[in-house]
Amino acid sequence: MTDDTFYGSDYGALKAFDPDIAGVLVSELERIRSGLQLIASENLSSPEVLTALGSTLSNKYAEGYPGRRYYGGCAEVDKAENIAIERCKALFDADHANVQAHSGASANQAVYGAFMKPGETILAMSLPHGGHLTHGTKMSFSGKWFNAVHYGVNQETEDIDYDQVEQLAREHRPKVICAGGSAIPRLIDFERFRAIADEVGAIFWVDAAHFIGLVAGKAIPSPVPYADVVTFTTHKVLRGPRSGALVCTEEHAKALDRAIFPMMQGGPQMHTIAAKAVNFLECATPQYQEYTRAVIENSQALAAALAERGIRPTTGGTDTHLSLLDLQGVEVTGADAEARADAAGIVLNKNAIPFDPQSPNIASGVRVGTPCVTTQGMGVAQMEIIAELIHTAVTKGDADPDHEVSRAVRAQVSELVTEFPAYPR
Ligand code: DSN
Repeated sequence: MTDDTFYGSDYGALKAFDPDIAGVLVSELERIRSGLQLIASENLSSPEVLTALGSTLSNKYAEGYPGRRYYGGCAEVDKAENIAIERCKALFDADHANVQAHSGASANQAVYGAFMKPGETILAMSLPHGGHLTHGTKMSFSGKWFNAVHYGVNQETEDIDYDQVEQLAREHRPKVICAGGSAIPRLIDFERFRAIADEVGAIFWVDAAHFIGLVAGKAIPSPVPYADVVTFTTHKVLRGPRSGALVCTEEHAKALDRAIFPMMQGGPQMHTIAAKAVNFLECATPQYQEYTRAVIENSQALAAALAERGIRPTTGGTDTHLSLLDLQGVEVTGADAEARADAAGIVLNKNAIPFDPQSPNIASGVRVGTPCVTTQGMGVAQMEIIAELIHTAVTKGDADPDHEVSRAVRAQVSELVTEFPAYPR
């Protein structure tokens, strides 16, 4: 038995004890390796991050914060959390960081917990226009317990309608104004949001889950100088473990810390916090900055190549890692496109487009992102090939993996991922 049995994962032992789950680990890795992963919110985190995740830090209860825990034996995990906090603050040039959120949704809950009482008003982007469940949708705690008012995009530009944000803020005087979401291809004007929030005396919250990695890599402007609080996930472009975090101004540090623990969460996941620390170190390197620039370059190339083939990116393109594609021009629904692409080894997701005539389960669009394929080393030349493969699969393919188009596209996907492997052997 080697040391990595204790601080990493021992696949051999797992396979001997539980072949069912060991088999899933193998086949999931094979799934990742054999297809094109274009889900905009996914990435391939490093073996170093995965090692921290699979460590004995998972065993430790550490409710509280470093130096102020409700359990003994926390000296080592305190070190991990302090390192993660300091790295996170440095990476985003922030006054304060809380790295305990279990997910983006938990970090968002803390914003409600810190600043709002049930029934108070939040102004945020509507889900069908690119927002997020936790931004006041009726199915979520945020829409059930708070009064959510939603802005959307301008019908012509398909970008955020800032005049509408301003008008709704003046009308409803929200406690919190939120910018950010899960299907916004363009940069957000944080300065304009800040000015609107200041005018009505609202807290300005940026949910940067999708684009925080691009901020970390200095590929796009940061919301940190403008926002009271910035929440994010750590597993998207950022490429860390599946989790969340937030940064905020000193003024709100105490309220947000208390909202994470003890208000919303119990014991922090110390293995994940250690993995976040590893990830923040990775993000501070020139290689990561280069990666984030390549993610955007690839995303723009992919959107342009799809546009040439009649698959229209909303807003006419993208400034980020994702584009939202309107399939009405090729007369295919988002649901059909997702199923056809999947059968051809291309993983993407159906997505509502603004003013979508279809229900969200069918949708008129798909969302594609380049974090994974860029991690695999693909560049602009490969985006042209991927656009052709998507177009073929979506317009001529079938949900049946045995269909001749599915087979033909899968063969080309296979060539591409052999040249640019995920997790090279
Ligand atoms: N589910 C995430 C996404 O795919 O964008 C957002 O939470």
